[in-house]
Amino acid sequence: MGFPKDFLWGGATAANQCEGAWNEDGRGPALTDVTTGGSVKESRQVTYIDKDGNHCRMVTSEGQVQLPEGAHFACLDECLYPNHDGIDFYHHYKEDIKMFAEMGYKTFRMSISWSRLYPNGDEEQPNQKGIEFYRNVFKELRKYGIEPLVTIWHFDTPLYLIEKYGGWSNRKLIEFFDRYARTCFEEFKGLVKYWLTFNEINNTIMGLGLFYEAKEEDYQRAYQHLHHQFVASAHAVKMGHEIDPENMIGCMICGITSYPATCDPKDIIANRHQWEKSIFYCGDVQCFGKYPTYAKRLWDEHQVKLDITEQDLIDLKEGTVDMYTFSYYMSSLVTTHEIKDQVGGNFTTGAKNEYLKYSDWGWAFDPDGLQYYLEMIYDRYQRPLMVVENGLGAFDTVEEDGSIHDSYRIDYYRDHIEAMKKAIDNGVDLRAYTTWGCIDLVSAGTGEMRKRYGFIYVDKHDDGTGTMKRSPKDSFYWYKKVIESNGEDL
Ligand code: P53
Repeated sequence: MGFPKDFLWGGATAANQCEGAWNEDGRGPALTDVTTGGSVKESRQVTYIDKDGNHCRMVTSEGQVQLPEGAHFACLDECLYPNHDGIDFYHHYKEDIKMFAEMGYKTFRMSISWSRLYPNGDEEQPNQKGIEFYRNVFKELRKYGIEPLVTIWHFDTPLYLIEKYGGWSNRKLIEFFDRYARTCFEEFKGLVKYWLTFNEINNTIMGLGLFYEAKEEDYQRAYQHLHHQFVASAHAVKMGHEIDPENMIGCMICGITSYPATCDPKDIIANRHQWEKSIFYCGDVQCFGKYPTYAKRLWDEHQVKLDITEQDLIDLKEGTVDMYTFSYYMSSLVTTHEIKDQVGGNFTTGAKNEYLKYSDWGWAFDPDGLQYYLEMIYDRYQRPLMVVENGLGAFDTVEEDGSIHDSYRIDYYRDHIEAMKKAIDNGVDLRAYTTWGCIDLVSAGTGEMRKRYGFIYVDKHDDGTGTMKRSPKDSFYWYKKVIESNGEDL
């Protein structure tokens, strides 16, 4: 059987990681603009100035940013902020889209920077220059017959909303997001029909107690933050359908397939609970429009008491998504036993799986896990799926003649495409595949450039140097062939 004939092949990016132009044409700062670079060993840090004028840094994540009394976010002279310039997609988009078209892309996933449309986030009227930029990008894509797939929120809440309102744990954020989402649907009507509300919405709870030590109040804040995002997402779905019935709007989940590390029934249950907390919790609310039964257990474990209004419950019901989309990079192991061989990577933890190989950043290479995830999720939700991120972050070497032989990346993709094909043959309704960082960009987790994902190399480096010149890697020509043959010639 193989891939359906109208399958949407393409690539994926996010505004904060590629656009650059962080303070041009009226754009306001986002959290990523006060976040330093890091590495697999050293976490990225958010910088601020405390009430006594001291330069300070904190390790944090979107869900947990809390400034001390009297402090304010700031860029410090002694730090580098890789997202400020990204790969300067803002000024290179025509050239980049031309290269995507050359590969034969049917779709291109990108996100809109909230603070480009609403610099502080709480304005009444949007920034026209921001609207104009995205309109130009969408038109450029359409010129080549490339369908935009647009994420409304990809980790970039305007910084002002975090500083002034405390971010998503404040209910006010729903209102600001509603206004922003309405602007997107109205202004880009007719240009965009595929939308995703919140990128990897589950990250907020997935990492708690796993990648970060978490206190009870962190759980309270994270679950409330998520609840507000669920309601905002539901509003966006409903509004998006009213504005244009053609719109297909999806959730976006960070998909990690977890397995029990042993056949001890205690591990089997622990693994099931891991799926509930990390994966199903968000998908269930966004697809079924209500909290699942096990939610009570998750909340009770940490004495979480949520502020949920009657109207919220109605809104969740009325704003269920049309499709389920997810990222897939790796699998993980869950165990109640002592771990001897620990995975040490960025955002990876737990026991090492002896059957799998790991990337230089500690991410497990597991195409079977993608097939497993696709079949499991399709069975649960029975609605169209899209794999909107998948890829290998790796060191690339530029040869003297400028070529880049990334056979490791081709191998990674080949196996994952085979896995998708198996799931499709088993009945899964998969509509799209957009590989992550189809053009090299700033890593979200580490802020590095050298963790490269692209089919297109970008001459930019971790110390901020580079010409920003684009060049195709071997995988560029390979992927072109894959698309041409609709996934047959691998
Ligand atoms: P980077 C952690 C685990 C899985 C996916 O990640 C993740 C993260 C956060 O780093 O994020 C997604 O750049 C995310 C993208 C991100 C991509 O995966 O850390 O949606 O923004 O760039 C890859 O290698």
